[in-house]
Amino acid sequence: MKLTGIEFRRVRMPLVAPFRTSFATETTKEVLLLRVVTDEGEGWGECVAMAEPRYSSEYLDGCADVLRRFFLPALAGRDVTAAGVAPVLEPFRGHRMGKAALEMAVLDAELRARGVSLAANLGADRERVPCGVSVGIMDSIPELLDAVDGYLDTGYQRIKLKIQPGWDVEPVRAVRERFGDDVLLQVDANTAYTLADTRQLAKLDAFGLLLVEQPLDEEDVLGHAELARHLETPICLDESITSARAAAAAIAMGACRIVNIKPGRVGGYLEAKRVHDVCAAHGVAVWCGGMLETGLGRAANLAIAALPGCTLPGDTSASDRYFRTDITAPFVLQGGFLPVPATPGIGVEPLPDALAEFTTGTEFVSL
Ligand code: OSB
Ligand code: MG
Repeated sequence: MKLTGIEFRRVRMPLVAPFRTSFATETTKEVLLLRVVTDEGEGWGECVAMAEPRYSSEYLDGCADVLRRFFLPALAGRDVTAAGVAPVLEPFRGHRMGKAALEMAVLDAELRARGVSLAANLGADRERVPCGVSVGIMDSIPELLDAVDGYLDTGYQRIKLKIQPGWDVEPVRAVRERFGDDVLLQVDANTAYTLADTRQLAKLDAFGLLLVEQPLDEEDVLGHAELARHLETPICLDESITSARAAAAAIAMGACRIVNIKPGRVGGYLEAKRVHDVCAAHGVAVWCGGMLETGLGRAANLAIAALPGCTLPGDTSASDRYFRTDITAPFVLQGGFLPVPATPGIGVEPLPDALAEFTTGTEFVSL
């Protein structure tokens, strides 16, 4: 397949409610979309980097720059396959979210041309997946309980509470007291703690949580192994898992019993599948995380969520959990499940009107 051009499209979508984590409060979702044009058809990619480098070192303008300056020239004029994108970009360090967006677009184009769905291509074995929801930090416990109540009413099968020092044991206790012990419940600290907080984190053991996600710094994998010796609650890593190799090392160190897979964070859907495979080989449960994606990224994430090793509900929530209007046909929760797209490529396309409504800028680069 020959790439003949690529469109960079910046999109800004209001979130239905502010989303507060230990690292930022988001009120709008800023997105970089890529549309690759090839001699065999087009494909869409979504870059999951945020506008500011707070979750990870990548950020949207940086991704656009590295794509324009280094990644596109490296691919221009070559015969490319999706599997060939990562090897061609391998000499450039890091920038995994930028690489993932480009690989996703090429993969979408290639699978569309071949008439194969991403889910089938990756080896997914389910037509629908159970969904969880990530609930931000709130100003008060009553406000949190109202939000959780709404999500449980809607049918979400698992609740994830964002935590940080000062907002951890009490919100978890309140949710357990109000909704009972049967609710699948987990927490995500986004690196907000240190080993000095071990006693505080151990208090969470009383609440039967599925897992505690990324309590310590991204680079402190050994610290997570130490922390794991003092917690009954399984540790799940998110930020620290940047590749299948990083996953294998974290597992060998005893740093995690569960892994959150985010394709953008590991450099693409093909590496995400390898993270899944490494974890499955070690009996480590995985689930598909999210980055507040539009319907494009969500469609592709559902293919990951449908892999056999994804034994826990993911952060693959319905469109209306994020946006009043999505840029694709909306994903609608059906009895706590979302359908896994089964048509060629990622299985969805932007709706022209919605896309136009939220677009703040486009640039076309001919190759
Ligand atoms: O840590 O999982 C995270 C959103 C943005 C950045 C990081 C994270 C999240 C979420 C929401 O928790 C996941 C989603 O619903 O897309
Ligand atoms: Mg997380």
